[in-house]
Amino acid sequence: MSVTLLATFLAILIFTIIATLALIAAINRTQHDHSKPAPEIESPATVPPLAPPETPRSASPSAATAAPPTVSWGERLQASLQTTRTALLDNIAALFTEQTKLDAALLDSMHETIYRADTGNKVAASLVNACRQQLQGEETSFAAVKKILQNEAARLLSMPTTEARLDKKHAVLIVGVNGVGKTTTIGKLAQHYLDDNRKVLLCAADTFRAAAIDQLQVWAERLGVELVKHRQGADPGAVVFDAMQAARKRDSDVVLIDTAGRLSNKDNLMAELQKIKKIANKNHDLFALETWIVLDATTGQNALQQVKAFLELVQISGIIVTKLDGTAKGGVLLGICEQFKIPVRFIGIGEKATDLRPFDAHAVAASMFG
Ligand SMILES: Nc1nc2c(ncn2[C@@H]2O[C@H](COP(=O)(O)OP(=O)(O)O)[C@@H](O)[C@H]2O)c(=O)[nH]1
Ligand SMILES: [Mg+2]
Repeated sequence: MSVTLLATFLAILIFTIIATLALIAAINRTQHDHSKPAPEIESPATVPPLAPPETPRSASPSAATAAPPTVSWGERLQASLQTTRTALLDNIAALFTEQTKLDAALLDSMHETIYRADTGNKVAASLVNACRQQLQGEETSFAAVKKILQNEAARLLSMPTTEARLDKKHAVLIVGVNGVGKTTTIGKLAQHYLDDNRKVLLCAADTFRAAAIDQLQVWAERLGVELVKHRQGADPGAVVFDAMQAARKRDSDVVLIDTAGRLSNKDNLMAELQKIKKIANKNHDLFALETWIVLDATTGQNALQQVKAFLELVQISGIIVTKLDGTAKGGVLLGICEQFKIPVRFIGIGEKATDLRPFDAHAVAASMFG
């Protein structure tokens, strides 16, 4: 009996000692952690204001709720295009009662509604014509009209693609006016290519503002990709030359070239872009050269004017539309595709690295009209 008691006493004693030691160790660990500076705090402290954080800042609740990790890209795309959808589809829905005769007056009202949603006149005409051809004079429902609109939108947005080129090594000249999102898009593109296991090199050829170089550097550091840069005011052609040399040497797969967008000085910009293109093209044996224009969806129809202006300066092989999140002017995507027949390569729906994806005509048509 006394042996059992002694054994129980010893067991309790040993357990108490182990528990106490574990508690002391845990307290020590916590104190130690607090004394170490958190690594995340150091890097954002050096971030210039234009550069978006990799993860949403807690001070920005809208950004934090915009992209919880469990939400799929499709759901986020749909949420981003919700305001555009309201401008297009909800306003059309309001024109219909349960069963409505699709007469000329109703078709005119539909045209007006679609046109006002930043699609442009030709797109409005195409969409309405599709409905006219299939349903004019018939008693119809909004559901039937919606289906036709979605199919026609998908047709307008679909473009013969040259995506195969992008499977090989390539360099992309990113052009566009100031503030549309070029530098941010380069960061997001870098993330896209990294996810595809491609080796990326960034080239800071917007040497006009020091902040632009810094902004690209922040992206390069965050994503762990190489950056070739010179000082502010340096010749952009020289930066591109060095970047292409570096890309050859380091066996990069994709070179993303940032440029200045001073459309106000057209002659200078044209000379600069032509020179950059020529230098980048010297490496065409290894890197196919693409030129993509970045457009800000919130500028609506003005985006089309920007494409026209740049087409006078340089050939364009692709379009990226950014800031589709929270704008009612997403209908401009339809106008861009209809007018220029240049493939939309990617769309951006936010400022984070993961907020860009290859353009999918059917997904966009479904988000607008589905
Ligand atoms: N909401 C939103 N903001 C964006 C998007 N892309 C870029 N931006 C923001 O647009 C602003 C201008 O971007 P920046 O890349 O500096 O434009 P750049 O002058 O053309 O290089 C920055 O505040 C970016 O964070 C996007 O897809 N959605
Ligand atoms: Mg920039």
